[in-house]
Amino acid sequence: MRTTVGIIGAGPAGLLLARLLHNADIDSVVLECRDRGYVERRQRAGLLEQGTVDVLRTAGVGGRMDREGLRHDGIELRFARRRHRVDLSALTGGSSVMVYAQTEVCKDLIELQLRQGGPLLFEAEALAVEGATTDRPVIRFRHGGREGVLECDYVVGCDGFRGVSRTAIPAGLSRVFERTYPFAWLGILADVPPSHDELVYARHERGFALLSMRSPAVSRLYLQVPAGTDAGEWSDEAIWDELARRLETADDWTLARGPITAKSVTPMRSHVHEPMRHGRLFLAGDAAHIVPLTGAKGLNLAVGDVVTFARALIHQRRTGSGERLEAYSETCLRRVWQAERFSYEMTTLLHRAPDATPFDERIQLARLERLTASRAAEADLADGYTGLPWE
Ligand code: RFL
Ligand code: PHB
Repeated sequence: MRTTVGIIGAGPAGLLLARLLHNADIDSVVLECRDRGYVERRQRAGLLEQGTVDVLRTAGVGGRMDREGLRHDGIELRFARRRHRVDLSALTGGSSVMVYAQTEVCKDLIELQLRQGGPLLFEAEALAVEGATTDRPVIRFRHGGREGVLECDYVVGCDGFRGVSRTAIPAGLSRVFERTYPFAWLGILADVPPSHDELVYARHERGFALLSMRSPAVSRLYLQVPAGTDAGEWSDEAIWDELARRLETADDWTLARGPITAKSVTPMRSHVHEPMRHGRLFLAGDAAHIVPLTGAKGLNLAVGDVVTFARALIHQRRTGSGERLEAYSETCLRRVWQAERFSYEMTTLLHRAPDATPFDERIQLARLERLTASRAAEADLADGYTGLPWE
């Protein structure tokens, strides 16, 4: 098999890249090790930045998102039982975010790709990327019990944090920057209308809590728990009790409870692999970087990477100049590090560190007070939250 761009992984990064290339008449093949149902049902992110929304629309895959997604113009911060609304649109000159689940983004992209697009092979596992520094890199893969080779002009590793593509970059050329946090998030999906019409980020002495949603009928909520927690340790009742405690306000707001349909724990980590390119191998999305969930940046960063790659390849096709492809890693990393900074700041602003001193706690509260008292501080949060500059 031969193609122009071999894409490993059919998460949001790989699927969107295949779409962008198809729209530019550049052929690609996507190899995904899992089956379609698994990819479509994997519960993950839920919040799209303004730039991501615009890209999906321009790529011709925004129809259902515009009908079913929920546009949010603000978020609420809660601390010391007080509520403070951050008016994202007013602070950013009109930007907003969209609640539309990653599962739905993937379903829309898969449906379109299978109907009109290059090959998208499920249960096709990439085994290795070879020849990254030659002009004919190849992906060795296994599909339907047989091994195959996909010859490419370029390989884009969109295979997530546990993928194989990163390992094709020699250790001597790689640098990893990492931070693990001593806490994780216990996330639930519940069949109950969200108790507030915007997302609520709560800082509490017992730990962070987040009220989010997937639709007008389905709530998504998270609790900070110690790293290593097993979701099975938490009964449904204990989860609701703890959420109610951490989200409690001084007014008459209450948390509506309902049947919990999914429960899982996600570790919190910051991780950046540099560089993001080695010869003709490009890393995109979680394959190159992880952010703690607090800033809701993971999916949006993945989109930024593949847009940067697609634009660079289109530029090369039109002008013959490979300079943008060569600058891919530096271009992406500028935005990645801003997202890492933002996610780190949101995380330390709102979580309770197990070793926090009373001094640390007062500083945390002072940071929150500052956000409610200074329009400049609030505008900085709103800017980072709705989206960082692209290129
Ligand atoms: P993905 O979505 O992980 O997709 C990678 C795809 O590659 C496939 N794959 C391979 N395919 C072929 N051959 C191989 N050898 C392969 N190895 C792996 C995998 O099966 C998969 O389909 O990466 P991508 O596209 O870069 O997208 C990134 C986003 O998924 C991610 O940043 C966010 O979802 C992060 N994230 C969350 N973000 C939020 O804003 N809110 C959340 O609630 C949230 N929850 C999560 C998350 C990430 C999680 N991870 C990384 C495990 C929950 C989890 C559990
Ligand atoms: C989610 O709905 O999954 C979500 C929303 C906002 C975040 C993190 C996760 O900051």
